Amino acid sequence: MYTTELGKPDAKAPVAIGGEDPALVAAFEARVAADEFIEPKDWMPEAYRRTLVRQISQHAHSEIVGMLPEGNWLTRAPSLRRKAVLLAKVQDEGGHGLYLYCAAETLGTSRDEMIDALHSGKAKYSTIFNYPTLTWADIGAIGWLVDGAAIMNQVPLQRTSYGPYARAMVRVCKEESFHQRQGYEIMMALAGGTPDQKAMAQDALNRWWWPSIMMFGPPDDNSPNSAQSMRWRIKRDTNDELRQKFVDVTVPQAEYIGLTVPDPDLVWNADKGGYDFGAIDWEEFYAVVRGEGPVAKERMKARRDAWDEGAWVREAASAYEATRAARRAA
Ligand code: FAQ
Repeated sequence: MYTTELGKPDAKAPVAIGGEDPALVAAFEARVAADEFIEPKDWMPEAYRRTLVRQISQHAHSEIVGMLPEGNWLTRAPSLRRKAVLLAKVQDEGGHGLYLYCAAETLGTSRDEMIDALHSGKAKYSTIFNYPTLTWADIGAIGWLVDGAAIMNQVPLQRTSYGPYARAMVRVCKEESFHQRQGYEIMMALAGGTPDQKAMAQDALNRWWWPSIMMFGPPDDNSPNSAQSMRWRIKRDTNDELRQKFVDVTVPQAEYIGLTVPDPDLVWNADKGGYDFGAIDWEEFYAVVRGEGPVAKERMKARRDAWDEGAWVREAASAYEATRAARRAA
């Protein structure tokens, strides 16, 4: 369970830099302001390091937990082609988790510490993965909406100020782009299919729309980390800015395939050049963040079981590496 009182700064939130050599701080801030990448061996404020470990490790956990909703459909994909594509996508998500854990490790935190934090419930992962995948159309909706939202958030992260995180994002974004298209293509096939198939696609959109726009995080006026993260150029856009971009791009995609976004208040606003949309149920968002999502317990159980059942693989890999090292030494 998450005990953080969200919406208010807490002990983990970035703090004003204090007790650090002002010359080092000034040099660091100048480099960030000049859009230079900060690299693992460079000096950095402790609060910057902590913020990055928090965000990158949570991002990694999201990728790994995010394999579960789609993994559940690998045996039920409707054709061999769909199965092969989905398998490749789920494997990509595992890869993203690995690049991200590696990026976080360069900040001096171990993989074991991060995994412990996930399994003990101390670390967060994206709210979106606590919703169930009830039909095949949900797999289309995840690719289209969830990967679509992930791309919107991650393209700017290719220019985040920490070098290893930015570089990891380059490949991740290329792969997410394929994921988004495969999801949209599933939705397009269903929406253009029989009335039952179209209804299935619409139902998936109805259930995934609001959780997808919640993925971008709390509104800017209730986002305790945003101001500092923007100053340090960890985040390049605010939660609300990215959410708006996502809505603006996705609504025409829904219209193009004849589906209806489940928001009666959605209306084009010519003055702002974007859509106005209805009120987000933030109570639901915070409940899911607290670990009360519809399938949160199943997701954590699946992760812990996978870790326990995979112990023999980790032991075998370590034993193999020890043997190779001994052979090399001899
Ligand atoms: N879920 O002050 P802010 C994917 C927490 S990858 C849970 O605004 P921040 C690929 C937040 O951690 C999806 N918790 O925080 C894929 C903070 O609590 P803390 C993941 C959330 O960090 C697709 C508190 O609320 N992407 O989908 C959420 O400045 C398909 C206050 O929030 C990333 O992680 C949430 N949705 O902004 C895989 C991208 N939102 O930590 C498989 C990188 C907020 O202080 C299948 N991360 N919180 O205790 C980010 O860009 C940022 O961390 C945000 C949050 C934007 C997520």
